[in-house]
Amino acid sequence: MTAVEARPASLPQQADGLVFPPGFVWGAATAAYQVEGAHDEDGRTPSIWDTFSRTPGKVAGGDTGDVADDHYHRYRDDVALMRRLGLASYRFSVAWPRITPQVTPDALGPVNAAGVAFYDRLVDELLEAGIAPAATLYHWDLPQALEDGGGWTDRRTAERFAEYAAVVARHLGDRLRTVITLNEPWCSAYLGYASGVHAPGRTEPAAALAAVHHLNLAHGLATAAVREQAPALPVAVTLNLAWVRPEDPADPADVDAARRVDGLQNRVFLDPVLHGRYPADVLADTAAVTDWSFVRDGDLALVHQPLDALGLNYYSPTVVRAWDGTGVRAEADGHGSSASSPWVGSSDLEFPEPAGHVTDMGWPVDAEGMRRLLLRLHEEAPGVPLYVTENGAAYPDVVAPDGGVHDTDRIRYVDAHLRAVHRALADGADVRGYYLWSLLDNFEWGYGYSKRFGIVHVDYDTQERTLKDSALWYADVIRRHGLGGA
Ligand code: IFM
Repeated sequence: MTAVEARPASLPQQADGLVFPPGFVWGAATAAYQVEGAHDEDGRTPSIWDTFSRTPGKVAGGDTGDVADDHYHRYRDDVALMRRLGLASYRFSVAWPRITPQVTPDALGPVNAAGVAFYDRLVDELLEAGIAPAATLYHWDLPQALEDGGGWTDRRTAERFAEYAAVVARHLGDRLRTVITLNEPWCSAYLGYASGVHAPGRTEPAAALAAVHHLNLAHGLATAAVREQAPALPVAVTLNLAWVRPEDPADPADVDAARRVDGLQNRVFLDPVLHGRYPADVLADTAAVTDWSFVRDGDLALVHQPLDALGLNYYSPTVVRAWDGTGVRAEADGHGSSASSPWVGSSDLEFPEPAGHVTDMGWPVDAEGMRRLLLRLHEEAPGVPLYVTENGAAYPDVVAPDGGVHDTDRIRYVDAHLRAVHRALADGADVRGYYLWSLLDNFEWGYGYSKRFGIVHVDYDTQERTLKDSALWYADVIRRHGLGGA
């Protein structure tokens, strides 16, 4: 398979200007269920996303990840593309249902050699190409058998996760650049168990908070398990934090709404991971939903492990206001629409429709949020290296008659966000790298294949890859190790 390349149309000018620090890592990211396909090959068993996507009405167009980008079979060509772009690192995720496909809530089950072998091949291919592999252990594809036993509402899932993490560390730990325990636990907990727009599609607010805690616990237990197997392997976690602002900063109700979103999206993960505690206001806000008795003595110490790095996924800013309960609740929080709110214990919030330019996801664009969040992390986690582990944008790309994909909006988006990273660096944040989401167009969860985030276009009928203008532009940024003047 060869990738199609066309001359970019109008790219922002680059002159020598903004240079990034030596060693700054230029990467791109994907996740297993979104790109691999091969859903039933080499012993893989179903994950919650296989089940969810087969449930009528859950995913746009009835799409599934059965084939996706066929990365499982085409990884060599995809690594060759990465090499051409000059990527220093590739962030992918490991599919748990490939590694221990017979897992049950009470036992991890045998390691599936064929499943491990795929990641062995991928990692070796990357290293051969001079690309550092960064592996996420959990990017949402929970083995279905674990969900059948309660999923993330059950602490045994956290215990099994730590055992699975140890297996991955034992087999791949000598060759990975870094391991990321969880990707965006906010989505796993609240979209999976409260609003139900993600797998497993449950709409039980108390279950979502139990999931929050067991995901935090899973991170802590897995961090310790990885360190035992591969002491030199850096361990990180990736959070999708919100830069949240009240619609009317002078209205105390809006200010309180912003505090509650900050609690449920940011502090309920940051506080236990970085400080070994849950925020008192979140416990109070959710007291009518649960008494948090799933938090056992000693759990917070287990969650609170030293971190080697912290990953931030950032796409768009969040503006919130109080909702008085009348009319239709505005829910432009970018996470799909559901009768059940993901904002557990705080359904009197609403998210006004953004004004101005939005991406194909309906997400507003404001790179300042990324700078603010990087500085916040720098202050809250002093000494912990920071990475942007995802940032990018969906646009309705088409292959033009000249054979190219002229995604100027995406170039503008990434350019603005890289400038924000640079400003954060200048302000003192210790940002070590940037992973663009995504290398390839892929299965965008509840939106199926209808949203394209890739810098490489994928024709889903033929699996042909076409480098978009943004890929050529990003390759140039990498080569220059920076951006032109603003
Ligand atoms: O595609 C997702 C990814 O899996 C997690 N972070 C956000 C991306 C865009 O929605």
